[in-house]
Amino acid sequence: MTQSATERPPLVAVIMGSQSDWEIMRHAPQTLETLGIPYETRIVSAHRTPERLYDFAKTARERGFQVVIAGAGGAAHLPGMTASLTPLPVFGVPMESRALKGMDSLLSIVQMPAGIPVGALAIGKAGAINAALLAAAVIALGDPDVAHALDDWRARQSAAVAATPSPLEG
Ligand code: RP5
Repeated sequence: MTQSATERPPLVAVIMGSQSDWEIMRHAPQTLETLGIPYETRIVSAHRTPERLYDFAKTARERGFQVVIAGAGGAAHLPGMTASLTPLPVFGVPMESRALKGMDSLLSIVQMPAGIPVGALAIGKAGAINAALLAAAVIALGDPDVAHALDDWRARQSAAVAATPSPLEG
């Protein structure tokens, strides 16, 4: 488990099914760090560590988390199972699996039956970054500092887009 550098208690839990998800999922905590949002990261597998999942999800709200970001690949039960055990908003990030290029992960995460919602993001890095930005947007509703940080982030992103294409870049 890693925690953001800030002293404040973590508001976002970034969980993932395996160490092998970290290369992509690290973009979520990286984005939260940029926005000054305290987070915690953990490996929690719905299949391999079901008791860890249960303990984590059942205590997530009382521990002060406001949002859970869950990355998983293949038969990606982690976001859905987490959402079944906590009332917190859960954003699922499908990993790009080797066998099916992440289509399995995407469909497992997105196709929740009515009653237990999971916010499904894009496959891979874009999904990890956008999950963090969505988490920030949720937290920003009640936190003016995060709202300002998110506004600044979006303004910087817009300012970084050139008006015309450079013929020198691919
Ligand atoms: C899922 O199985 C994980 O989220 C990961 O994406 C996938 C493969 O895990 P490893 O076999 O690489 O540990 O539970």
